[in-house]
Amino acid sequence: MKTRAALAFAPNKPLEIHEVDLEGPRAGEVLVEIMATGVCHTDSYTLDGKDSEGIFPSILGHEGAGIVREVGEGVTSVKPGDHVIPLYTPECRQCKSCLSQKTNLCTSIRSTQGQGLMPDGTSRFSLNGEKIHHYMGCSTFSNFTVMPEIALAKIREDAPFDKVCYIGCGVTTGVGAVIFTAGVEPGANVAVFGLGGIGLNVIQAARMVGADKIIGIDITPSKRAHAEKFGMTDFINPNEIGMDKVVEAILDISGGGADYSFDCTGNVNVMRQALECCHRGWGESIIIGVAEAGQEISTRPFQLVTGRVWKGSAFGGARGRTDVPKIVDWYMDGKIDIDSLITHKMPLDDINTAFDLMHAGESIRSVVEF
Ligand code: NAD
Ligand code: AHE
Ligand code: ZN
Repeated sequence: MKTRAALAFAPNKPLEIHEVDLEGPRAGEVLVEIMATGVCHTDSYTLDGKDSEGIFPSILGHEGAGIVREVGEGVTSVKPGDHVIPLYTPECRQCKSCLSQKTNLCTSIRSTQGQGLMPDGTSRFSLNGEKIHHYMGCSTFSNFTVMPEIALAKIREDAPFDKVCYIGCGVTTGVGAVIFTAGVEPGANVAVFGLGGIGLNVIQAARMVGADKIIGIDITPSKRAHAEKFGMTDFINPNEIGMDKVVEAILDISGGGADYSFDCTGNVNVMRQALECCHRGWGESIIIGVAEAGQEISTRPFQLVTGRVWKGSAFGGARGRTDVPKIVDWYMDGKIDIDSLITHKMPLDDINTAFDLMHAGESIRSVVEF
């Protein structure tokens, strides 16, 4: 079949809209009509050539929601008409990682996914006979895509696609990092670096679990009002107080250091501040931000010797097929706010505007509707 999609032909070039060829689902695969997709900073990071796994030409996008249109041989967990959220972190429930119950990082198809291919090592997308790569196993910047069955979360049918697509990455990443990865407890003091599409979800989850101080740090002043609405109690702009004063300011506000901190910037210097603002003896810093290829983190080992903990979180530690439908319920029950984080909507033809708005710091999330 043919499908309209935004193609990334080369790093740092705008996406181009084309009618591409899409092969139908093979065994264990599912054809999904994408109804809406968010644009995450990770799409921009890959398009900007910063991703060591970035492959071109490809169809980016990993934050979608849609409807199952056809299933391949052997597919049993979804059927045509089901509403689904594609998962860049699948949940096969059979691999060593899934069975361990210690991680959400299912390993069953990670290697082909990183090569921009389906689990059988081939691509379903092509243009004029040339192979086009998949991205993060999702390629939601296409009106139709083919997904492995294990990478689809079945969701309730009354959930609006233009909102719950954001649960495909940003909402689950931020909310999950607080609940699943850190396990923030009531009364904890929390510091959140980067108040964008991920950081604001960390803030709303910190408020939801009853955190005390919720300190937000961002270099873009306009993010302050959004963060206050979501529960931030204190704001620090490093450009106003000086980068070298940020840690000290957090220690002051929190009375000795954050119990939990979260990096939602992808900047390795910020990651160091996020660790070092943690409370001596127990403070935990969770790295969510994705750093450019070749970047490394550093700190004095003494920071760890004296009890601070460095952790990372992918997709919020959520097990997609199990947890995503629950997060959709939280949204539908009014426990989490998604609507006010979606600041812009556009058709696929205007998708490059979403990247411009993100870079200008003008959007929280842009959603493309097909
Ligand atoms: P975003 O562009 O919406 O937000 C980033 C925010 O960081 C902006 O508000 C920006 O002003 C702020 N910022 C930038 N530099 C800063 C600095 N030096 N100090 C303080 N604030 C600074 O991006 P997003 O969609 O929220 O994504 C945030 C990061 O999380 C990205 O690196 C993205 O790739 C990553 N991410 C990781 C996962 C995961 O599973 N680990 C999932 C989604 C996104
Ligand atoms: N490809 C990069 C790593 C990118 C990365 O860390 N991705 C996150 C999700 S970001 C979503 O917006 C993730 O899930 N990581 C775990 C994984 O298995 O990819 C690189 O450095 O090569
Ligand atoms: Zn993302």
